[in-house]
Amino acid sequence: MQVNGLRVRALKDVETKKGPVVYWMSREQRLKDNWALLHAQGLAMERKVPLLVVFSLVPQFLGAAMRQYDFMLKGLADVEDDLAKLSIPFYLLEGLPEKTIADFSSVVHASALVSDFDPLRMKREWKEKLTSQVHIPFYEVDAHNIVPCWIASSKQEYGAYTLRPKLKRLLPQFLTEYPKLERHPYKIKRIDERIDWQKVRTRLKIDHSVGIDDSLDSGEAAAANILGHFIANKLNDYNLKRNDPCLDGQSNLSPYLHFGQLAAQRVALEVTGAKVDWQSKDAFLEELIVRRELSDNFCFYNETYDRFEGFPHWAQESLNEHRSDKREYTYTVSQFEEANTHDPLWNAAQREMVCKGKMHGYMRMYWCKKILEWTESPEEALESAIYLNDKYELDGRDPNGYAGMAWSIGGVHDRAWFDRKVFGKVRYMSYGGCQSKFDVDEYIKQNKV
Ligand code: FAD
Ligand code: FO1
Repeated sequence: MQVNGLRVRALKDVETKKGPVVYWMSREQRLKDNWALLHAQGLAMERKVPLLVVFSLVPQFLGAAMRQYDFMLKGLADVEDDLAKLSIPFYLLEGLPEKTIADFSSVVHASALVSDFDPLRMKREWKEKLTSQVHIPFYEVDAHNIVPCWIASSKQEYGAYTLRPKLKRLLPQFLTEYPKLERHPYKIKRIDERIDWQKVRTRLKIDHSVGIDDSLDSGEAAAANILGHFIANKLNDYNLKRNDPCLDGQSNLSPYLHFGQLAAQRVALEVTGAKVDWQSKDAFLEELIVRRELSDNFCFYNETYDRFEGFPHWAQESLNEHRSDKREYTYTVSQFEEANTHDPLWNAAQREMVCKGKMHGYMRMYWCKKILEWTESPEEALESAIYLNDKYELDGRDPNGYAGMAWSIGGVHDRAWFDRKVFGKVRYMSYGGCQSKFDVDEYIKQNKV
């Protein structure tokens, strides 16, 4: 398996022994185009040992509700089926990884443990605890970013304009085709029956009130279909339509990218090869590669990615100067949650997110900036935005979200603008500004109660 070694970091490097290789799947919930799984198979082939894939299901995850868990579990059931066809057993463990993965690795006498990269705090804590529990080589593979996060840059980048040239220079080395995962020749005696996915759902202690969207297919096959449809029918007009929330001009790939059911690298390979208007291709790849990988860079190098302290100093100072400005309106998080503000446009965006599980990208900026404008403090605004975003968005609980909300409220990856009430030098957005961009009444109509 030729996996570029620069994608792999050893979290623990000790003498190994005989035994199967374990891939602890977490962020990349797919069989195809998965560098972490390919690296694990490479190790297992070298050692002529079985390859086992394991997923540790935690009872709560950053405010995720049944909506998100149901989408994820449907995708994981497909992974179990697809891996079985390649004689690679898939195990679903329930509980915190520092216990489940450590126990599993010792029960099966694993000779190596491979994980997939994720900059989120909770994931890094899981790995830190696990590193002290396992006594075998423990690797982390960046299977999410096209250019591995720690290769693209060794520090937090100011914005897209500083990361873009670094990515552009490295893309030819990393934007490559994937090898295929092979049928695994070394088998382990299967010790338990297939997973009862319905029973698994009953053991989850999560909010069941956030509706499940049955219309939305989940899993690798569904993701590939949406990608194919986007390239064939929507990519050509992406530059024209992507900022109009009344049109369905975006790809709708974010839930599949978030749950790792689709590799951004696969999307980039397919889009690069498409015969479409070059401005649309460039605009889409700028979002998919530069903006998305900038979010991982932000969360990886900024420990306070979800706090006021994570904002640039100019923004912190400026927001501090305006702390005591009178807010024209103030709302509690439940008034926001019930879309109960004076602004029909804002309420429509909130309803879109609650009902469809995905708010249009343009509206997310307006939605989040108004929470800053109508909340007593920037800290409380960020907290409310994260709470709502991560409870209702299918693609929530993601570095893209923390970077997007920090951009909206704290000027992360943005520059200073003219000083104004409440916002200070953080970029402002207005109802009137939206009216000049798209048909506000039409969007409100599309998302009425
Ligand atoms: P497309 O326009 O088709 O873009 C394709 C892909 O490019 C996206 O799936 C995403 O991976 C990437 N991308 C696009 N725009 C951005 C961006 N601004 N920043 C980073 N990557 C981007 N994205 C999430 O994945 N999860 C979130 O929870 C989330 N919350 C956000 C909150 C706020 C306040 C803001 C301003 C943005 C947020 N975003 C979030 C980023 C962006 O809005 C979504 O990624 C995008 O709307 C997803 O829809 P799409 O896949 O159809 O987008
Ligand atoms: N990752 C896991 O390893 N185990 C889980 O049980 C789990 C639940 C989960 C629920 C909602 C959600 O949005 C993400 C969830 N993740 C889980 C993490 C996910 O795989 C992604 O790695 C991160 O959220 C993105 O960085």
